Order: sequence, then structure tokens, then C-alpha cells
Amino acid sequence: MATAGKTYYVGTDMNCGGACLLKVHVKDGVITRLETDDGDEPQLRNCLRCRAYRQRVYAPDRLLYPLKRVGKRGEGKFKRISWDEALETIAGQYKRVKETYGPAAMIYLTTGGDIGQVHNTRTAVRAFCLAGGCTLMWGVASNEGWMFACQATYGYPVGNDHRDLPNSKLVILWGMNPAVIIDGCGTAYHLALAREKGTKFIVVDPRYTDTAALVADRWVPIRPGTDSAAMIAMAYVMITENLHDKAFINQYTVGFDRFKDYVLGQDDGVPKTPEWAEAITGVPAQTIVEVAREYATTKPAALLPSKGPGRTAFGEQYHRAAFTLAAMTGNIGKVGGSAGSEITQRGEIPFPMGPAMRTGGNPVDAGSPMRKDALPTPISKGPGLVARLHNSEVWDAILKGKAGGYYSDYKMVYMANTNYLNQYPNVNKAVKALESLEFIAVQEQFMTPTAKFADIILPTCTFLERNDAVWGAGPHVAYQPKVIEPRGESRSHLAICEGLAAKLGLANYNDKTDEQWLEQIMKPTVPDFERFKEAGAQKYYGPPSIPFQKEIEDIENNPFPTPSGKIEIFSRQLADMNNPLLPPIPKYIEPWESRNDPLAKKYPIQLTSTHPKRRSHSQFDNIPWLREVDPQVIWLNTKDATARGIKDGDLVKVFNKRGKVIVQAKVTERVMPGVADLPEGAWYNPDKNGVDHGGCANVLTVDKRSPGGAFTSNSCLVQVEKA
Ligand SMILES: Nc1nc2c(c(=O)[nH]1)N[C@H]1C(S)=C(S)[C@@H](COP(=O)(O)OP(=O)(O)OC[C@H]3O[C@@H](n4cnc5c(=O)[nH]c(N)nc54)[C@H](O)[C@@H]3O)O[C@H]1N2
Ligand SMILES: Nc1nc2c(c(=O)[nH]1)N[C@H]1C(S)=C(S)[C@@H](COP(=O)(O)OP(=O)(O)OC[C@H]3O[C@@H](n4cnc5c(=O)[nH]c(N)nc54)[C@H](O)[C@@H]3O)O[C@H]1N2
Ligand SMILES: [Mo]
Repeated sequence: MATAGKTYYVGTDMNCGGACLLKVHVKDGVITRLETDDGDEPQLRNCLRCRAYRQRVYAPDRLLYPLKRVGKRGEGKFKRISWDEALETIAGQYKRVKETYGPAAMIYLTTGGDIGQVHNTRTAVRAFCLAGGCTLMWGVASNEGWMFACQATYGYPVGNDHRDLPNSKLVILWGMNPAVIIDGCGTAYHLALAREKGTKFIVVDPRYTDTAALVADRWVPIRPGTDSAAMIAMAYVMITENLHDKAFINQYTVGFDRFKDYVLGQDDGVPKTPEWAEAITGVPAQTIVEVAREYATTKPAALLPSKGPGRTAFGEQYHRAAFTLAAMTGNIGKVGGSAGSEITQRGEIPFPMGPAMRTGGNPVDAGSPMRKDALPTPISKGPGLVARLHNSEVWDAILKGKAGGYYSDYKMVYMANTNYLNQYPNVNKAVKALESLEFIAVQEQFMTPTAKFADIILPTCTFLERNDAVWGAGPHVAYQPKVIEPRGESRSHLAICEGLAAKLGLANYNDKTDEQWLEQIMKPTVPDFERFKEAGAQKYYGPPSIPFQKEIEDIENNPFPTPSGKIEIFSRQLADMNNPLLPPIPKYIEPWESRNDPLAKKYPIQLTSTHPKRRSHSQFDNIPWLREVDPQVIWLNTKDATARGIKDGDLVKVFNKRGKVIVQAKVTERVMPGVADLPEGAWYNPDKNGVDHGGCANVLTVDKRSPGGAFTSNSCLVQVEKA
């Protein structure tokens, strides 16, 4: 525990992917000041959100006591109750629902919150699995399309290591914005190092991002959801100009000829020329030709596609196309190259599992068959089960149940580490679904739009009020010491679930203190645990890890874990599914709600909802300093704004058939015409007519998953008018 005037180094975490290092000054049990890593380079420096964390810990609206709803769902009227009553009620409701409808009727919803080793989203999963099971989810909002594409192409998912950036002669940041997106602490620093070394940068993004402003030699604006068309046309240029690496393709891949037939139009009569792609993507054919030539002739070159463009209808095709280009240029497994994969890579650090990860299996999963469209790989084992609900389909499943073809009827929801109503598509449908449930429990730090629908709220403490550790893509591991006592009666995730487990009658839920767990988890990684605790972090300075290096250096002895042992440009597993929406080679498939959709006549603007600078999703939306720094606005191109009589700073109405949002407009050339961007995560704040004044993008998004499981928030048509 803190003594007066002490300083701690604390690994941070709020599902931004950072795990940066915060320097916390504590006096008399109170946090007095926050700074950041001031140790050796590369430093794990915090961004604006962590610098404002003191306002989060001491926020006047922190939830400090267990609460019971006394008003209507969504109204936000609650009264204080005891922990005993709160946990007793939840355990009683779970038992009732399980006995009346079966365990699948209880859905556990979660995303990230803090992803510590001891306190995380799995603590409640363990309790419910031991108590009889519950419905779990699949379809990670971040990158399910990427995961699917990795399984099909490489057999397992691997990201790129940002320490390798300065080794590239050319980097193509495809929808990647690391100046804002802290998905791996220090990526922007490594970008800057590469820039200093003379690496060339191309940024492909509908927006002129902060990253483009920082490093781009060339900005290529592209219509959302059309990236696979641009990539396939790049392949056309490489093939017809004989620029592809035939030796690499022959040695390491299977099925290139099938892809080539499609690209040249030999199988469907449509050659995928740059002109073909221009009509779809809005990128001039000449630009596609130039980028293709540059990527094919500069060695080594890293194509780094991010998750954003994959969060579209058929998003998995974009990832498959990127992997194919990386193979065609022979950049996979090479220093300074890339597998065309994401940039988050935790390198060589072991990632042992915390206590709550050991669920012992979910009885609901145990009885379930596999989905027909799940790949038969070990990674699909859980997520591929019919019993799992896709994150985009929860509201529909709650409203329709078995009658709608779902695995169960659903009666109860337990939510932890998520602002689910706000963060998943179609908020107006969510409201109806949550209103229809028999019981809702929420573990929260704040009265979020989701918490307002709870019957019972359990107050959770922040990472500064409990002991934990985090793994980061520095790469590094960081300690999270408890620097102050939990505020009010708030508790850690493990403590909450320990209490819940007791009420559920589980004797074996937990037999160790946080410290004992930590020591056990950390030992393989940090042999000198005491020194690690003092320093706050262990950083890895060695050479970058290169994805698939061992496979490429010696494929005979290190085959890819695919059926062919090679990189599968053509996937037999996908061919066997016989699903035209999951083709065996990467293809461009016209997304729903694209600009060619007949719906575009009524709703002509393509809406993206990017990840915000001042928030981690919806976290920090209520923090005054951050609201001041970066107000919630919709980016609108000057041309579109002028045509609608909208001026910079005007309030506008953004709407489609799913909902309506009133928000301020930022009129700018930094987003291409026909596209608008409303960052995700602003808190839903409806008036009595259900019109949102908070700027919540998911009021507008479609609750439909892509065939491979990708989240589709960036396939969304809207109209914008002056409010
Ligand atoms: N500051 C901050 N950092 C975060 C988070 C956060 O909330 N805030 N969240 C973290 C999490 S959990 C995740 S999953 C990652 C998400 O990381 P990303 O998915 O990379 O982030 P986004 O901002 O959604 O998208 C990145 C870029 O893609 C562009 N884009 C959108 N649609 C398309 C498209 O169809 N084609 C192309 N070419 N570009 C497109 C956007 O304009 C944006 O600049 O970020 C992590 N880091
Ligand atoms: N339209 C649109 N929607 C999106 C996205 C998008 O790009 N566009 N991105 C999606 C992605 S990639 C993701 S990962 C999801 C994120 O979706 P969520 O995880 O639902 O979003 P958060 O706002 O991070 O919500 C976490 C909540 O957990 C609470 N919480 C409870 N306990 C704790 C704790 O111990 N620690 C912390 N830190 N928080 C706690 C926080 O107060 C907060 O309300 O959103 C998805 N939604
Ligand atoms: Mo995410």
C-alpha cells in the first residue's frame, strides 16, 4: 500500500492496446500527479488519455456502491444497496434462469475494459462456467475478419513488430493511423525513426489522418469497403507487367494460378484492371499502377493493413488480398518486409494465463455443433460453435430467440468490461432488446448508457486500485501495483467474482491472493520479480521478431500449419464450404450499404466510425479535460457540406432508417467527398423522441456480420442535413 510521498511506475490498460508506463505520485493515499516513462529509450510514453487518468479515478460520477434500479430501464434511477444483497440477487436470478430456461438463456457480454492478467473479462466467465455455463460470444469487433483470413491463409495469426519499421524501404500504411491509434505503445516513435532513416510512406485511407500528416509521401484516399478491389488491381499490374516474385510464389504458396485466372478475368470474363478498380474505389487507375509498381520493385517493403478497413462487409477478403500481395512481392518472413498483417506483435515474450482464464470448459459450448462457415482449425474450436452468438447479432437473438433460428431463448445478461449498448451496432434495437430481458447485471465504473439498463450495478475499481500486470507490444511486460485503496466500496474484478462464486455455491473459485497469482504468472517471464516490481516494466530491446521467418528460412522443417503446409492463396478448406460469399481465393464482393447500393439514393454518404483520439472507445467520454481537447464532431467534406448549406461548426442531423444523431460538423478536406466520419464511443444520449444528442455512431450502424465474422461498422450509409 502507498506511503506518503511515494512514486510508482504503473503499466496502464484500458483496451487501447497501449500498456504504456505511467509515473504515479501518491501522497497520503491520494494520487497527486501523473507523469510518464522517463527511463531508457524506447520509452513507453503515455498519450493524452492516461495523462488525464487522475480525473477518471476521482471523477465525481465514479460508481462507488452497489446499486439497484428503481426507475425504468434506461432512466438511470438507482438506490444504494449492500454487496451482499447485490450478489445474492444476481446469483439467485442466474439460478432461476438456468433452472427455468437452461444455462444458455444467460448471455455473458464483454469486450476488454482493462486486460490485466489477474483482473480481466474472464473472471466472470470462470464463475458462470463452474456454475453451469452460459452463452458466450464470437466475432471480435477489432479484427475477426483478420483472424479468419489468417487461419485460411497462414494457419495461425501473426502481427508485425513495429521495431522492424526502420528496416523497410517502403511502408504502405493501409488504413493504419498509429499517430492516434495506440495499438502497441511506441508505434508512432518507430514510424518517426523510419522516417528519419529515409523510409518512404504511402497512406491509403479515406481520411488524411494525423499519421498521413506525420509521415506520408503520398496519400491515397479510397472509398470505404473497396480495398480488396484496389489490391486485386495491384495484383493485375504486377502480373501483367511481370513484377511478381515467381520463385517465392512457387516455393511457399499454393493456388496462385487460380487467383491469377480471377485477376485476369479468365474465369469470369472481367479482367480486374486498374480502370475496373477505379470505378469501384475512386482511386485513379494511374495511382493504382504507380503504387503497385513501387511496392513490387522496392525491397524490402512492408504492407501494413490495419483493422479499420476490415471492419466492413466482406472485410475478410481485404485481409486475404493483402496477404496475397505480400506473398506476390516475396516480402513474407523477411526483415523489413511484412506478411501483410497487423502491426501488433508481442514478440517473443511468453504470455501465460491468469487464474480466471482457467474456466474448465463451458457446459453450454460442450453440447454444441460447429457452424458450417467456421474453419476447421484449432482456433475456431470455441468461436466456431453454433451455441456462440456473434457480437453483431446479440440484439436480434434476444428479440427473436429460437423462433429466429438462434440456439436458445435469452432471458438474462451479465456484462463486465463493456459499454455494450453503446459499442455494438444498432443502438435503437439494443434498447428494445434490453427492455425485453428478465434480468441484467453490469460491472461498471460509471453510469454508462448500458449501465442505465441494469437491474443491479456492481462498482469496479480502476487498475490503480488493485494489483495486476499487463503485456504490451513495446514489446514489454508491465507491473500494475495497487497505488491507492479502492474508492468507496468498489472492488476488483476477481474480488467481485469471488463474492459471486460464493453466492453461487462454488467452493473452488479462487485459492490465491492477487500477489500470489502474479508471482506465479510472472515467474517464467521475469525471474527477478522484486526488481520487476521496482522498475515497473521489463522492456525487450532485442532485434524485432519477424513473422513467419522460420517458415520462410526452412519450410521443409517448419511448414505453415495449413492443410498444404504452405501459404494458401487458394484455400481448399474454403472451397469445400462451397459458399460464394467465402470464396477460396480473395475476391472483391460488393459490400452491402456501399455507394452502389440502391439505398445510396436515399442515404448517399458512407459513414465510417474510427477509433477516437481522446477516448478508448467510450471510456473517458465523461472526462472534462479530454472533452475540451477533442470535441465529438462528424468529419464532412467541404463539397458535401456546401451542397447541403452546412458550415463548419453547424449542428447537423445524421440519419438512416436505423436512427438519428445530432452532432457538430467539422467541414474539412481531410475526408474524401462522399464519406463522413463519426468517431465511435461517444455516449448515447437520447431525447424523448429517441434522437441521440451524444454523437453515438452505433445508432446508425448495421447489426449484421460479414460471412467470415468481420464486424461491419464501416459499411454504413447515412444522409446528413443541417439540424
Ligand atoms: N486512441 C485510441 N486508440 C485505440 C483505440 C481507441 O479507442 N482509441 N482502440 C483500440 C482497439 S480495441 C482497436 S481494435 C484498434 C483499432 O484500430 P484501427 O481499426 O486501425 O482504427 P480505426 O480508427 O477504426 O481505423 C483506422 C483507419 O482506417 C480508416 N478506414 C476506415 N474504413 C476504411 C476502409 O474501408 N478502407 C480504408 N483504406 N481505410 C479505412 C479510418 O479512416 C482510420 O484512419 O485501436 C486500438 N487503439
Ligand atoms: N461503430 C463502431 N463501433 C465499434 C468500433 C468501431 O470501430 N466502430 N470498434 C469496436 C471495437 S474494435 C471494440 S474493441 C469495442 C469496444 O467496446 P467496449 O469494450 O464495450 O467499449 P469500452 O468503451 O472500452 O467499454 C468498456 C467499459 O467497461 C467499463 N469497465 C468496467 N470495469 C472496468 C475496468 O476494470 N477497467 C476498465 N478500463 N473499464 C472497466 C468501462 O467503464 C467502460 O464503460 O467497440 C467496438 N465498437
Ligand atoms: Mo478493438
